[in-house]
Amino acid sequence: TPPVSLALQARIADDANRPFAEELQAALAERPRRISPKWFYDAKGSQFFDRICELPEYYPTRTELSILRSRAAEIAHQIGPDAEIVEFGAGSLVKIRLLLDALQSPRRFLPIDISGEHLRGAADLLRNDYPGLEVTPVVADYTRPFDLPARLPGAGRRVGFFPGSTLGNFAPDEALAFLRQAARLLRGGGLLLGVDLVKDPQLLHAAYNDAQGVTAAFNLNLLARANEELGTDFDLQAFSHAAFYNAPHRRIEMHLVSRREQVVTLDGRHHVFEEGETLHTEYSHKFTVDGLRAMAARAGFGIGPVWTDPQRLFSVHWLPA
Ligand code: AVJ
Repeated sequence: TPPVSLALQARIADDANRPFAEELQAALAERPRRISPKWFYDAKGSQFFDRICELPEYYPTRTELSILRSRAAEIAHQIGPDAEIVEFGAGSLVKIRLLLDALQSPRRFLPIDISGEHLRGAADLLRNDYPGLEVTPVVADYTRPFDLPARLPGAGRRVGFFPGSTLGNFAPDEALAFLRQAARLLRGGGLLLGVDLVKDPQLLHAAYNDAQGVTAAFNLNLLARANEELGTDFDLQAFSHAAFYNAPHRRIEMHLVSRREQVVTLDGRHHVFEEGETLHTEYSHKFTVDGLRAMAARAGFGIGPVWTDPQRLFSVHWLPA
């Protein structure tokens, strides 16, 4: 193997990379192999995701935007004046603008995202467009326990915003745990939650197997990122993207499939992939309105109004905390 460059050694030693290295090491050692989709979102991965949102086959983003746009006044009425909005997995901060335009004197916006560079860039753009708004980006992994800055004096209710059906990325027990933590954090306020609905499997399949191959590139970027940041030697040509609908579990599953037998090394440990062996990278659960409400109730939320598009592709829920 070629000598590892000093720059790369420095990056491998970089403390910021340890959680990724540790989780990947654990993922490669377990069977079946599974890693959290949160590792998709380095700066490049966040850009790939933004391109996915524009794809003709990927209906969730534009459908949720249309719901938020047409129901903004009703949603703002539920949230109330002077609110502090906390967004989980804030990404490029496009959807929040529809809410901000409709809300009465929002007091502060706290976007949380694991992708620090991407978040700070998006927060700067938002500040430019909303000069009166206090924007406090929080770089954190919201799948783990974390703290928020104290409420501002005179602020109204604290309200969570969790759009994009990102809730569907969790396993069911993790989703429940996340909602429990959110209910505690937002007590007295509420959560505005967007989730994708169960539908024709062919539509789902197309959304995660787009003709341009952007979703495949997004999936494979996880391995490219590992090679760059952790010095692994994944042969990107020897893995393919696989996404399919698992009907009994009501979820899309994304995997990276090894096209041949190969050995991958991370921090001196060797991992054999047999031909056809996979690394599972993402769940994307689909919900029914009633199923989602039952889970929210178990997590300690009340039940508020739900808004959907005419085709019932997607749903946005107001859940009082
Ligand atoms: C925004 C994370 C929910 O699962 O649909 C898009 C991510 N993965 N295409 C989703 C994603 C593949 C997306 N989430």
